[in-house]
Amino acid sequence: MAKSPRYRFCVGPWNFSEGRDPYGPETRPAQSFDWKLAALKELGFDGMMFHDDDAVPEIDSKSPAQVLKEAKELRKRLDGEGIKAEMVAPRLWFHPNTIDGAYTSNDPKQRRYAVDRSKQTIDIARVLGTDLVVLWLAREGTYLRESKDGRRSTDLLVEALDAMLAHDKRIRLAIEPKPNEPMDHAYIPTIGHALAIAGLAKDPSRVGCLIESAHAILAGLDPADEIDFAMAFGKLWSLHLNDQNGLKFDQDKPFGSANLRVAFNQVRVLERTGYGKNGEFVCFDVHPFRTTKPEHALKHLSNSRETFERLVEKARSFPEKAAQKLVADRNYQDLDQLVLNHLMGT
Ligand code: XUL
Ligand code: MN
Repeated sequence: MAKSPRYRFCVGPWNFSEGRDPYGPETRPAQSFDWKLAALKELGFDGMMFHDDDAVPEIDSKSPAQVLKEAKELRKRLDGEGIKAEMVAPRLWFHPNTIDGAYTSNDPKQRRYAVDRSKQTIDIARVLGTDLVVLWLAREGTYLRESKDGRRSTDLLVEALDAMLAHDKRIRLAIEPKPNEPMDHAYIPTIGHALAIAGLAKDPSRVGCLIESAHAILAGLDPADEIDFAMAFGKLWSLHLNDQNGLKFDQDKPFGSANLRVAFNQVRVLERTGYGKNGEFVCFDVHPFRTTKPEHALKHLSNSRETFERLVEKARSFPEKAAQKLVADRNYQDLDQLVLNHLMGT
């Protein structure tokens, strides 16, 4: 396989998923955390991303002291294996308190739960040695427009960001936008929204974003353009590469699986803009197909990485001069074919 030494790769425990979907149960056995860590090492990945309850299972039933104790044990375990915790994210979409949203719930008690849990996530991140907290705002949105006031929800989101920033002066918040699922309409559907709300926070320099390919595609946007836009602000702090076949449920397909050219263009802008040079990771937020047999349960990860590495080679060997000549001549017809021929290897 081609080597791209500039990049560091990472994945989360949820990416070793078992095949459950809304219409049927698991198709593969659940694996322990130790098994997942060993698999990650075997794959040659460098980091692991965590939800707060990936780091400390059953977090809501444990005292703050117990949570920190378990986080410290995890840190030791990760250090021993030479694996970096890339980020920690509060899982604000499982608990009964977050049924009507978390930071934008209509119930003030539940909003408080969401902010307190997020502060605890920050404490866990500190123990795990990362300054990056990811916010996928899963239930911040509506099923029906009349149930919430969008202007008020924006203010509540800013309040929550400010409370997190004040809790720890070193932490950075990366908002991971997604336009829908589980909500009909999410409040922060795109990178433009994420960066705009960052500007309303008390310390905008510590609020950035994370782009997931599938989420951009679900918003009808080109992930490569989203990456370029975020990089123009110096705010792309993490990346979830995967793929998505149009406007369907969130598919989390292997990188490049649905549209190799869209994947190529993402890699091309990462190369052009120097993503990773400040230590940012390339994460694959991919899931195995439900049909995957247990003995093939890591292939979505190794395949995504292989595709990424090969596309890095394609980006580095792209006939830039010939392309620029065609651009100057406004000959986009042949530019189109140049790209296709390059991808097809002719
Ligand atoms: C959901 C999603 C999450 C986040 C982390 O679509 O991508 O797994 O990446 O909370
Ligand atoms: Mn993601």
